[in-house]
Amino acid sequence: MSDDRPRYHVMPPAHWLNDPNGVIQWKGQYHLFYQYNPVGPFWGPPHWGHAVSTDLAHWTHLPMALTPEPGSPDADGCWSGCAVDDDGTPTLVYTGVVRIDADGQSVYEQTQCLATSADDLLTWQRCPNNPVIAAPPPGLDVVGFRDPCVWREDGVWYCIVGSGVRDVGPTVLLYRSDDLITWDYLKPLFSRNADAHDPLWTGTMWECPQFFPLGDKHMLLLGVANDKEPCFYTVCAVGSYNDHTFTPETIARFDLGADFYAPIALRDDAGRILVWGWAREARGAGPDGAAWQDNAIARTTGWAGVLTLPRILTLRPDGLLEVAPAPELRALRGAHHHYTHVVLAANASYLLKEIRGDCLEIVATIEMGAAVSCGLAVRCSPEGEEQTFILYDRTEERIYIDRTRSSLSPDIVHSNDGGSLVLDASESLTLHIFLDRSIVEVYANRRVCLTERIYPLRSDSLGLRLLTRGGEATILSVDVWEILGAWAGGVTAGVM
Ligand code: DQQ
Repeated sequence: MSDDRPRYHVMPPAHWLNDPNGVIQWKGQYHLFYQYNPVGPFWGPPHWGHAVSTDLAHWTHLPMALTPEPGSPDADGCWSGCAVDDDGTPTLVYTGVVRIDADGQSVYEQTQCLATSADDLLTWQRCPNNPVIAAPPPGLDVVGFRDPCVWREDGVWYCIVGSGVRDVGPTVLLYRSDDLITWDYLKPLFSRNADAHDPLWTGTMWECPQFFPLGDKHMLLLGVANDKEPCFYTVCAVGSYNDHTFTPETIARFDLGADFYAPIALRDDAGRILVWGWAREARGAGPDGAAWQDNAIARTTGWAGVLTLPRILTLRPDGLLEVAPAPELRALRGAHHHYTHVVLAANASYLLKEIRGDCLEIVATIEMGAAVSCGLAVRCSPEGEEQTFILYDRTEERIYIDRTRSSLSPDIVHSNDGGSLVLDASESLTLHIFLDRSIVEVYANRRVCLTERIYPLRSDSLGLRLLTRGGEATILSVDVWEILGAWAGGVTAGVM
């Protein structure tokens, strides 16, 4: 039986994780918080877990940062939010929830709260004025009101809160404040009502909005939520921001896989924009992904949920978004294998015999030649009963992860997910892949990313293959590194 637990992605020692929260660089160290249920591997009243790193690659667990406080506005959960530096005082701005049970239904009353730390982020004290935003703007019938994202602009604090107006559409609401405590509602920063014919449906509400300058533009990252059925994808809008008005010029999927959600962004001390997301489990939930919040497999293994690796965003001079893994991740590289100039015949599959592994970093550059599609298969069993394909189809101009044969287990999501990637006629395909047991993150030509969860059953599903379909291709180079664990003292180290 294969061990699915990732070794170099951020996750708690045990139990449940969802959204990344409050990422901040403080005195040089990267602090990453996350939605955490310390009771078990299922969603429950969220606490804030906490991990710290000096290099973005190696992490140490720290004590829990926030615990729901009975009788307070976060009595039933400290939901998602952000961290800011308030002139030397680390401050968390988050959604507190109180559960109200009425007519056989539970509703979570959502307000925005503050907590500050006087000991370099180790312990947190709630603001006596909580909640600092006690209700949605009067007159708006909202389907949600959560996940504040705060920034400072010309000496004034601004905050957006994820929301959606009932029967109208998703929106982010913009506030201003001089002191983080008293907030005035300004207007919606952005709303979008996509109908069923829109090729990019953007939900009924937005969760975890992130707003930041990128090059000479601004980017708005949005978790697409649907109050009728789970949705779980992330979109990004890029546009101009003047006089507190955001005018998007493009809007697209941020990650073309099925498992990147609830983004959080950080501008670090070096001025880079780093983004993390939550990759939920796709196991034990049935082939359609239902029961993702609580299921027998998670209860057996004792853990659920993992954060993605930090990805760096830049806007290229031609306006295209560039996305690359943080270079610090190279510190995790172990044994290295290098191949050059492998010519693959049409419809060939070439096993890299020296490599057996489920924790790998792979960089492959492929000259597509006459091939219609080509790429790699990871976590291949010797006879191919299990394998996960990462392929580019030149005819369809589509990059995708095909996990229809990832696992012999019927109790996981078997899907083929991807999206558009248009290569110039002379452009080769470069796939940069991070495989960490049950999570695969793919960067294709530094333009798009795909994140997916996979669960091979067989302990010998460790092979790596190069593939081509429909014509000959040349693999110009392949570099493969075995990747080492990221946790000081091993995965179970740390204090919670
Ligand atoms: N998860 C949090 C919410 C957020 C959602 C609760 C997104 O604050 O909207 O755990 O996954």
